[in-house]
Amino acid sequence: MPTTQFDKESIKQSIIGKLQRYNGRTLEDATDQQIYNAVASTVRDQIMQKWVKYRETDKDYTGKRLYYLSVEFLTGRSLHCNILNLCSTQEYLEALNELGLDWHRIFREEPEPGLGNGGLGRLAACFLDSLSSLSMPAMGCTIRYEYGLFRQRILGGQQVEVPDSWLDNGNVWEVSAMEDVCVVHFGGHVEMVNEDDRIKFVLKGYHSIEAVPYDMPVAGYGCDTVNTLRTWRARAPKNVDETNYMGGSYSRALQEQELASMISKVLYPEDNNYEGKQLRLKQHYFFTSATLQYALKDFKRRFGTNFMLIPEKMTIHINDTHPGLAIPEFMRLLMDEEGLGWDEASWIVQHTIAYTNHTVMSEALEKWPEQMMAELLPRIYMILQEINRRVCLRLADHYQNGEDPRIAKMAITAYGMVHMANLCVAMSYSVNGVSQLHGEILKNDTFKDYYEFMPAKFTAITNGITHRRWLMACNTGLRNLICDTIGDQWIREPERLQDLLPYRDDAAFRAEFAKIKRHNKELFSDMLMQRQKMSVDPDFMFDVQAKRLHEYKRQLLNALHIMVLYNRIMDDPNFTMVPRVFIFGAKASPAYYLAKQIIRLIIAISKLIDRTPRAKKFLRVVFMENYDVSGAESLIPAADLSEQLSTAGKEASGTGNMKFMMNGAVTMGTMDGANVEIYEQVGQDNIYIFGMRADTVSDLYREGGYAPMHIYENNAELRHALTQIIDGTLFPDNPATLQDIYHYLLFSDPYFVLKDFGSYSMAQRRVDQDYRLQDKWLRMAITNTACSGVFSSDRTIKEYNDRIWHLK
Ligand code: 26Q
Repeated sequence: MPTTQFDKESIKQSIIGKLQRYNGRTLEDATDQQIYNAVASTVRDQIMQKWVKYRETDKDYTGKRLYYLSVEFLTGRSLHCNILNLCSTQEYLEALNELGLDWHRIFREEPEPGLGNGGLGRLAACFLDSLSSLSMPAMGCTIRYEYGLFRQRILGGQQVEVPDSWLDNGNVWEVSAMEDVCVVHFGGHVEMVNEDDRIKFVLKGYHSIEAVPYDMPVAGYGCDTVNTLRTWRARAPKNVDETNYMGGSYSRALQEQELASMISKVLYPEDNNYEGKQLRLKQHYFFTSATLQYALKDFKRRFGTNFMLIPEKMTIHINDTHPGLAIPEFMRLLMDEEGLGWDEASWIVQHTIAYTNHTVMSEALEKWPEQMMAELLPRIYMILQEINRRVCLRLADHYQNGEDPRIAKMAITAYGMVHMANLCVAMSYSVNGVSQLHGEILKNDTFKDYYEFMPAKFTAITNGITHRRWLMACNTGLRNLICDTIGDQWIREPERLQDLLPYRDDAAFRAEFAKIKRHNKELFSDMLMQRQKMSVDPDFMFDVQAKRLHEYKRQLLNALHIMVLYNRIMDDPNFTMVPRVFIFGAKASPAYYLAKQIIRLIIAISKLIDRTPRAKKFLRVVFMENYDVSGAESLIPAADLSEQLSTAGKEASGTGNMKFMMNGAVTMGTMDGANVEIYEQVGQDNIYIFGMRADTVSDLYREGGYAPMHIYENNAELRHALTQIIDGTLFPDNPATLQDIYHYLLFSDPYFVLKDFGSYSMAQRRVDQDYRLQDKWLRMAITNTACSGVFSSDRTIKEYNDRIWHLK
């Protein structure tokens, strides 16, 4: 294992020195927050040193660079992972110990940047860690939201959203890069001017917003690479209109400042759902334009104006369609600012942009009203229309028929809307899905016509997670056990985790594995006590479903099953089961009514059980408040069972499923997304698969759904549980509270909760039986950890590089 350059003594001195210089405090009278700041700045100093060196070598770099554009980067806290990647864990542990400091308590002081909703944002963060650790030159680019995803409180059994002002105490990890401030234009109109016998398009009467970049270092594990995560902040240009001030319009100037800063004010709390808000469109264009201006500036610094070299020297990767305006913006910069013709600009763009799709949910596919686009971004809109005209011409030619119905489905602008996914597919050189199944669905369904038209650009690359954060940092017990057992090569080559397989048969190893799981459950319980004054019994089985709340993820299936268990306990005096605590973590989008009702249901079930002594012996339900990256880091290592219940065909990949697996939880899942590949890795004896397969689901959709009432009539247990939603069992004072859920399930059930219930319930019976055989269960758990190596994002990034980026 690589070793750090920083010894324990200098770390201690440096922490004490910083407290003295910055806070005028000694260690004894400093607050935890001041101590966190001091510790973090010692780590930052080390990273800055590396960063300077890396940038120095980077100046002469003539190879290809990756820009990874994403509207979300859900990084989570940095301190622990930075220490880990600097290979200074041992030294810091000892230093903090000797200073009498509790490492967990200090780490907790770091505010968590919640710059993402869920999977897509967290994936981007894992990718950056792997890119640096594999020494690939890359820059992540996003928006510096002043408010990240809301903090969730539970009040009166319901979700309440509280603003997350994560920057209140400053951010140790960022530095501004004033030399790269640039301007982004909105509104106005386009004029045609004749210049040197060329027609030029010029935007007039626009409104300017300044984009200010802040850089966060991303240090790779045990290497010299320090890439950058660049976040853009919006502000009004200071000196445009001094007459404003002179004419006494000072307050108007302030208002403009206020208005401009709105663009980077808040992250939209939508996950797998699209809302066509103008401010959101502004956000997307704002950070995309700023990023491309910078990328082009950097290209010119490195290679001058030989623009045809661009595809060889950079890749612009867009994380879903949200940064898709990179396409027309790139065209605009090349044509209007650099004087290239349409054909050259279009060729460059089509060889530089790569696009990843993350969802097949139709409500998440991004479309913008043409009217809005035309008013907000007139020149961009013109370019989109021209792209559309040319694409449609090519299609008409291809189909030998200008009236072919496929053309309207594939058009970029149609029926008054701009279709971002069509734009991205038509204009990028690579389109990829995020699991094998998802890749197939993209080709055969979502983008079927495009696939037939341009098959070569379609591919599938299964998601991954960084094993550095999601095993080494969050589960130190397991990390140490693995290192003691098979050495530390797995850290660089995670697929070597396979070497653990023979130890399934080693009783001493199993006992150690069990001890660690038990300890992690205790740690989780402590954390829960500290966060929400609740505890859980570590002797219970931990059955966990943690992910955004969405109909298709089917938290309802889990909730109904818990009600059925409750009834079995209450109705049969001889009933017995392995004691289980069902733990949920889930934020609902604030405007998503049904999702919020489902949270109410889960909490109501939890309360029902808590007031029923007999049920409490076997069952508990815990709703973990404000599930975030730090919460996940504590919850996942404690889990026994991982619930991955999405309707088959709907979850593009899932990444939580991989984190649980890596930490030795067994999956209960449908054949959906990456669950399919987990199944392939561990084999049928080490996973619980249930429910309809994706092809059956899609057949059912084609037939127009099904009649949930039939199932209600034929399954007495399910009928009982459903009735309890509205008969006062849960809400004695107001039985109708959740009647919408009841009606939804009985008369619509678009995600087949009732249809899959029987199969789910059967699989859960097997879990109960198997868990009693602790040796059998431990073997399954160990198998899961041992087979999780392929789900490291290092493997994912290598595949992106081999098939799409070709960085080195
Ligand atoms: C787009 C436009 C306007 C408003 C909102 C949106 C929007 C925002 C977020 C659309 C989608 C998202 C998030 C999608 C997402 O997180 N998808 C998840 O991506 C993961 C990483 O690939 C997959 O593992 C998950 O299966 C997928 O659900």
